[in-house]
Amino acid sequence: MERSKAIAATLALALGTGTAGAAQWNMATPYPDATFHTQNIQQFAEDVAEATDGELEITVHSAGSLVKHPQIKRAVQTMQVQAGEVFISLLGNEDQVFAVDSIPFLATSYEDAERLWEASRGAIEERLADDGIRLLYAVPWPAQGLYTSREVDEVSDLEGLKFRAYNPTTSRLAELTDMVATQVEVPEIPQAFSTGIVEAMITSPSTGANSKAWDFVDRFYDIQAWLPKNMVIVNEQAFGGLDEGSREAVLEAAAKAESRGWEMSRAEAAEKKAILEDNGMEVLQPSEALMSGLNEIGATMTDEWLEKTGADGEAIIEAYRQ
Ligand code: PCA
Repeated sequence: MERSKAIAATLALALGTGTAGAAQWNMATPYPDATFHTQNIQQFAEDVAEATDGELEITVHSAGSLVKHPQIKRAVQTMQVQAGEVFISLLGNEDQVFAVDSIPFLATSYEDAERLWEASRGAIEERLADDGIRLLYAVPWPAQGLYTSREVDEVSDLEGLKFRAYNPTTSRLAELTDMVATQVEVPEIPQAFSTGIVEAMITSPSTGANSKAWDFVDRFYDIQAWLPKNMVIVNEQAFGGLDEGSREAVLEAAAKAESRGWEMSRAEAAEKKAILEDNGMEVLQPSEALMSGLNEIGATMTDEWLEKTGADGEAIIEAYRQ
């Protein structure tokens, strides 16, 4: 099937008869429509449709409605869908390189996050290319903070908390702080809290505000722990099957979406913290003791990651620290 399509496309090109018709892509994303990442992707899809005069139509299936988050990368790889969005560090067990995106307290500002992205993008692109996937762009979430009703003045105060994890790194962080972790995807956060499966989480003001965190916790500690990214990916064969004009349109729209997304993220950080406060949550600066304890754990986790990744990891951290 793919082969004959490719042959037809090549023939059409050689004969100058143009393409066989408009391409339709399905794109699976994990987060709800009100998420700025999802809105940015919708804009990306519109930009592509406009730039290609409708030759490439991308239909976005958000909130894990078509494919659940843990299966999205594989679904793109096997062409169940042509494109998708994945939280990079969700793939940390599949390949440790992806975990660099969520090492606690390694990169804690937008400037650091940009440098870390520059230092790690090549390695991440290579891993995806091995699986026939092309990376189009990545956008960070605002800095991650701690949501809990418990007063937390130092790391030992975290002990025993039922903690919502979202990737292998946050599960490890829970282990090192004696919390009890359960992995929960964003659409299920309210239910996980209301049923008592979890009582604390570390995530952005965006996800906290969109999940109405004030319904289940009182405090937001602004620990600025890391700025993890979502990446938008496409099956390489699907991409290669487009005519040249459409390929260029996709790449241009992706570059625009990347810079627009980083801007949206910066704006979100303050906006969504204000919403937490407006709804009665306490937005708190962490104590020095809490921060120094967390920074120690961050250093441990950087070391652990370097041990697992060896020369590959060292090259990334070295480039980042330069
Ligand atoms: N929101 C997503 C990933 C990071 C973030 O800020 C989540 O909580 O799963």
